Amino acid sequence: MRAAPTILHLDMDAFYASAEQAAKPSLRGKPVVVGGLGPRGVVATASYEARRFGIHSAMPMAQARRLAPNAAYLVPRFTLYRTVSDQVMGLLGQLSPLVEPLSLDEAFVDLEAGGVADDAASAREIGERLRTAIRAVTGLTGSVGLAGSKMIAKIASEEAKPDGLVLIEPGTERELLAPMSVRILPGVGPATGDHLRRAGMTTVRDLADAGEAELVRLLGKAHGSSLHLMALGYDDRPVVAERDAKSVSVEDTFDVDLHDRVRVRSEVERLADRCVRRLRAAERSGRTVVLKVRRYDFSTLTRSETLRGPTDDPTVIREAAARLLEAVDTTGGVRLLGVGVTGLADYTQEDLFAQAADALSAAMDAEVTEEAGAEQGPAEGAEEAAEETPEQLAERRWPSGHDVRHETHGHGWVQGSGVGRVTVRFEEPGDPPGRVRTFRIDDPELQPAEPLPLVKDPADYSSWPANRPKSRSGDGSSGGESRP
Ligand code: TTP
Ligand code: MG
Ligand code: MG
Repeated sequence: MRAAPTILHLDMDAFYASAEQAAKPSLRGKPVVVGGLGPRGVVATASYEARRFGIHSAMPMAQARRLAPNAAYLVPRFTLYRTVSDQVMGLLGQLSPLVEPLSLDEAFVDLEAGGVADDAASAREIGERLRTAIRAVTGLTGSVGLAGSKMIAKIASEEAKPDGLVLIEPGTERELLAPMSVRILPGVGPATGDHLRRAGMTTVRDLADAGEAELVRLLGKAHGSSLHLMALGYDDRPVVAERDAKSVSVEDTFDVDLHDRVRVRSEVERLADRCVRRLRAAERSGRTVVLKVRRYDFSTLTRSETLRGPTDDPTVIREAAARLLEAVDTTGGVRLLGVGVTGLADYTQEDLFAQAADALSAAMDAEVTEEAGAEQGPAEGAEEAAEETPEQLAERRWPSGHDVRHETHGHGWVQGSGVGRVTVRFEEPGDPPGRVRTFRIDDPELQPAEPLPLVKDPADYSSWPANRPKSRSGDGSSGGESRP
C-alpha cells in the first residue's frame, strides 16, 4: 500500500463495440452487439446502448437477439482491436516502465516508478491527460482508476465507467469497500461467493468483521488470510512488467476460424518462435511449454508439457508445442491459439537436480486443464460444416461487419449477406453515416479489405507526456500543459 494514489488502472469502455462504432459511423449511438453469430455463439460485449436492453458479455447470442432484435450484430475483428490495443499500451509505456497488461483493453501502470506522479493532484492530472491522449490517438474512450493499490485502482476504474476517472484517497479504502458485495474482491468467484453467503457473509464489511480465523476456517489458510487482508483494503501486490513475470506467452485470435490443420500447425510454430523471441529479450528460459486453443464454440483448453530442464531453444519449444497440438481436436475450427513458457529461470543450463528427480517418472508429463465451462471431447455440430447452405457460403465469404472495398463505391463494410447477395454500407471512420447497396456475392468489383485506422490524422504523441503533443492538423484541443 502506498500513501499516494499513484497506481493507475485503465480499462477501455465497451471495447470491441466502441471500436466497431468508431469504424462504422452509422452505428454510433446505436445498440451494437459483438460476438459469435453461430447457433451456439455468445456475446463478447455490447455497446452501452445495447446494455440498456439487459445484454452483457457471455450471454447466449440467441437471448440477446430476443432482448434487442433491432441491434446491430457483428462478429469480432481481432486485428482491429489488437491494433488499437497496441496504440493504448504504447501510450501507457510512455508513462512508466512498469505497465502490467491484463487483457487487450486493460492494464495497471505504476505512475511513481515512471516519475510522472507522486501525489493525488499529479496523479489525477496524468490520469486526465491519459484519457485525452487515448481519445486523440484511438478515437475511443477509456476509464481510469487511481489508488494506492492494484485492487482499489481496479475498483475505482469500474466506478468511473463509462468515460470517467475516479481517484480513491489512500486511507479511505475500508469505508469504500465495506458496503460492497464480496464479489468485488479479486479471487471471489461465484463458488466462493455462494460459500460465503451460506456462512452469512454478503458484504466486504461482513468479511472484515468475521476476522481472519473464521475466514481461514471456511476457505483454508492461503485464501482465507489473503481475503481478510483484502477486506481491510490491504493489497501490496506490485505492478509487474512482463520481464519480471513468471511466464511469457503470446497468442493470436483469428478474424476467421482456422479449419485447415496444416495452417493451424504453422500458426503454432510461428507463435512458438514469437514466444522464444520474447523469452530471449527478457533473458529468461523456462521449463514448461503451454499450448492454448480456443475452438469455434469458445470452448478453451490448455495443455502443457514440462521439460527436464529450462530452455530457450526455439527448436525444443517449437517441437513441444507441436506435440501438444497433436493431442487436440480442432475439427470445427480454431479461433485462438497461444504458446507460452512458464517456470522461468534466469539461466539456461540444464538443471541436474531437476533431471535426477524426473528420471523416475517418464521423460515428460503432460497435463490437461479444461477452463470452466469448456466441453470435453469432439464438439457437437462439427459435422454441420460439411454441407453449406447458400446463406452459410455467403456469410463465410462476406462475414457481417468485415471491411470491403468496391472499385466504384470505395470503402465499406458488410451489413449482411445471404441467398447469393451481400449488402454493403459505404462509409469510413470519421465520415457521416453512408449509403447501403447490394451486390451479388461473386461481384468482381468487390474485395475484402483491411480495417482503416479509427482516427484519420492523429496528433503526434511520440514525446508524450513531457511535452504538449504536436498537432498535425493544427487543432490544439488535445493535450495538457505548456512546454517546460
Ligand atoms: P471488458 O473490459 O470486460 O468489457 P468492455 O470493455 O466491453 O466493457 P466495459 O466498459 O465494461 O469495460 O472486456 C474487454 C473486451 O474483451 C470486450 O470488449 C470483449 C472481450 N470480452 C469477451 O470476448 N468475452 C467476455 O466474456 C468479456 C468479459 C470480454
Ligand atoms: Mg473494458
Ligand atoms: Mg477489460
